Amino acid sequence: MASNFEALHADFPILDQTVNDERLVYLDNAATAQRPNQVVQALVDFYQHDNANVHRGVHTLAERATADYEAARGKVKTFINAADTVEIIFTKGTTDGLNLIASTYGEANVNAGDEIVISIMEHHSNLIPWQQLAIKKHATLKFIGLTADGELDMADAAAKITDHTKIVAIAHASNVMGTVTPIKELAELAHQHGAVMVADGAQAVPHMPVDVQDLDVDFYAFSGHKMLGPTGIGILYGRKALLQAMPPYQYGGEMIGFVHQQSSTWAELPWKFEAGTQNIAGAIGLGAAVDYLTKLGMVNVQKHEQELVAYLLPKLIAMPGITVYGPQDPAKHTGVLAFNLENLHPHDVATALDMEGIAVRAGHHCAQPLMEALGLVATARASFYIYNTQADADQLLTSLQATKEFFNHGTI
Ligand code: C6P
Repeated sequence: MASNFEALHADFPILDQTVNDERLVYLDNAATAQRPNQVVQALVDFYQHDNANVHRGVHTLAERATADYEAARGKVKTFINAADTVEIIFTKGTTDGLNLIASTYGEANVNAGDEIVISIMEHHSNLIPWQQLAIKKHATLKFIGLTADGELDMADAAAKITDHTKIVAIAHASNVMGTVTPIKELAELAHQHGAVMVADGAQAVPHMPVDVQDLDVDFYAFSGHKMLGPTGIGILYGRKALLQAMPPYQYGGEMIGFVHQQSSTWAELPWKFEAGTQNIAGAIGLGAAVDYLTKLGMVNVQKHEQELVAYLLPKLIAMPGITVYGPQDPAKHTGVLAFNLENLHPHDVATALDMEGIAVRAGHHCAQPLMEALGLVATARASFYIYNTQADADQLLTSLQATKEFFNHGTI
């Protein structure tokens, strides 16, 4: 276990508390991560010293706020290795970014008879925008299936992506099973057929190095709040030539070039896609989160989580009466593990774990078609991040055993 990660706890005072008289073990990071002091302080500093609207004023505070906001954009550009800062658009989050693509690129480029290809394990945010676009445009929405091990079935991908496909949109990592998908290979397939590749990076960017140029994606969306940043801020990366050709998403202040009575022109990238007063503090907070993760090193972040999964996953799989969904190979995983205990509803499991101080999520995880494909209604889900330790994994194992025994299903 990378020992320097143990020291991170000091930066996350929220973790230093008891819940139901037990040490808090926060394993709901796929829903939202915690924020370190450094991010909270960046928000406080902005509001206490620099608060002003951006790109509008010539006064000192406005200039400082604008410089900080644009510096945050630059940090994100470096973090995901975009070719140009104008390819980084601030959004409200992954959902907003994916809706932006469907409403602009999708509206302009998808027509009757075309195909949009997604996978059966998509989060609803990377499903419904495409489903509704397909309905509106009389296009076909196709789903790539999974292998028995919960990986994306690449043979099925090769069969489903055709010359009629206009958009391929796939999660870089599943929010339910932690499966990492081969986005680079998918992008190659999509491009061979003249389609664009959209990646939902909500569960990937916080957990592994992501290089949008190397992946060769056309669009890549993610959220700040899952990577130590504030809520209400996210990023849409888009290839410059595509963004330039796309119509705006929303109309209003700041996104215009010139407005006449009967017509308007649009601002340059990226501001064409940032109508109205933006979440300025959120962007600056996200910049601080990027600084924090960059200092840790994303290779180390990924290694830390893989070590935890390598420790926990075989023990979970070996526990009688438990079913773990998704790849059994820790190397194919992020720190997200979905499971069910025999004869117990996952909500009861999550409530029982909460009594032991452990926060997990239970439900369909906004992935109902995946649940249907797995023949399930819901699962429990434990998701790990940089501040989680082997002691947290042990606490989960002990409490799951206690839960089984409490409900009288224990066999150990
Ligand atoms: N998944 C989860 O508990 P927003 O809400 O816009 O920040 O992110 C949406 C989203 C999109 N794609 C994936 C793969 C996601 O995991 C999420 C958010 C959370 O799994 C909340 S439902």
